[in-house]
Amino acid sequence: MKLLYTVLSLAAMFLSSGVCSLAAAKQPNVLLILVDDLKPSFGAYGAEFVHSPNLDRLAARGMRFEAAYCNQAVCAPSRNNLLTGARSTSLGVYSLSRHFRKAAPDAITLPQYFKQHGYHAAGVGKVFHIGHGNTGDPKSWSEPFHPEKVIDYALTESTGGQLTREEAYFSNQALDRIGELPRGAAWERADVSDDDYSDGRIAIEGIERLRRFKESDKPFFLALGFTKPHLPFCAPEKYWALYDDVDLQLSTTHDYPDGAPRYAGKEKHGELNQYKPIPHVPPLEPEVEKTLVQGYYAALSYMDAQVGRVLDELDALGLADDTIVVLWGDHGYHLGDHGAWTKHTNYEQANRIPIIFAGPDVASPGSASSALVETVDIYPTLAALAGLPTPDVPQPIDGQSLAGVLSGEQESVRDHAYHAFPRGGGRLGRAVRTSRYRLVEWMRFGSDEPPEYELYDYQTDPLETRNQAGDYPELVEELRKKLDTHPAPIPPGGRR
Ligand SMILES: [Ca+2]
Repeated sequence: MKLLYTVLSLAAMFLSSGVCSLAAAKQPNVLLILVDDLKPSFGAYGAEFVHSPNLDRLAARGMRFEAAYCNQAVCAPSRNNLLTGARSTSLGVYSLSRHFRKAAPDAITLPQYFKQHGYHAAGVGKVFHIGHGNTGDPKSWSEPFHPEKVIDYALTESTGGQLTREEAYFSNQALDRIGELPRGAAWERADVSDDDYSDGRIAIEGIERLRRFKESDKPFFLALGFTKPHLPFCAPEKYWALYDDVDLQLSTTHDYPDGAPRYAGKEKHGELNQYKPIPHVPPLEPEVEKTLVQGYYAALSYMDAQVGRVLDELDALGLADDTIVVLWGDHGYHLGDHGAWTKHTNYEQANRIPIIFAGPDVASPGSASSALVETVDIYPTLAALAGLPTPDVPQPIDGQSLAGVLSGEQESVRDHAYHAFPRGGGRLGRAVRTSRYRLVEWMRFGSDEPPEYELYDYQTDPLETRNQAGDYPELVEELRKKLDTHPAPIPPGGRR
């Protein structure tokens, strides 16, 4: 009898362990939320005046990275970095107009890698950069990619049959001819519904996919690319009204750092001046600056509400505990600091980004990490969290897995973040950002010019008012050696 009992017990244990291992074998889903031009300036990152309840509740059940940096501060290359795991300096693609597959035809993208390992991979909105056709890289997905449709209400200015910048943006066309597009308004405060703008419709498409994928046996990888707070700052009236009584602070710095090379800064109104009523030459009227700042945060709050609709559905479907959610901003944003607007520099405001991981692998919900992390870390991290093999793919994977940081076993993965930005004439500025300093080395390929350096100390000069490279040659040399730990960069314009 005792033997029978033991056999039955063992059988029960075997069966239950079998059930457990089957349950454990169901891999987690992935919801990757890409947000266009989102700087880490919202509630969870300490900007209490910003109305961002949904990003904040995601942070409350995840880990936010306080020292996260993009690898290049502009949309298309940064998205290449995320989706290939390779930095621009390794891909040699620094521009909007060059498709990453021209440089790396056989690259296995992040969604493609998940697809190869049994996931259903789907994408909606601005994931890869729009303007590369409406397909969003067919190899990456298990079902046709869904770009968002043209803005479909009547307030947009008509230009006699030629697309405005806004229409091109929302219809995913012609951005490779960005300089030729007619100007449109830089902001719009209209009493319209959330779904009149594209992010509302991206949320609807995302919700439809969550409902459909829940019924499948396969785990899913869903990438949702929200388009705000990218210019133009179009948001329904109610999100503008959130800031009518807020004393929005304008930047106190109006120029690039003393002693910085002239070419290190961008044309101060570049990109912004492609919109009305922005003049090509600084300064902006303070009232215009204030409206732009309000518009940025109105657009951010509008996007936050659309992300909230998707998170609500994730909860309602009972998927939240089985889904890794990543929130990522493609680069930071100059909101008038240094007198500059938008991105395209190696300075702090253009390069620091929000990264939040939430889901079953985050040991301490609501925590913050000061680890120096980069966009390219997301690819190997998601692979590790999903239990996939360490990616061995044709392109270089420049990132490190953050799984140990998320589990609390590791405090950091590197001693500096690495990013770059090109300038005309074959110049490339490569930067190392440690917890205290940033060193930028400017090289001009194909010339004998000696490199020029920028050094900033964020402990004593957090607003980057003065290039201190000339004062501290030994520190420059110490930081410069960190650049040598990286492969030689592919020059802008391709391999030479
Ligand atoms: Ca962007």
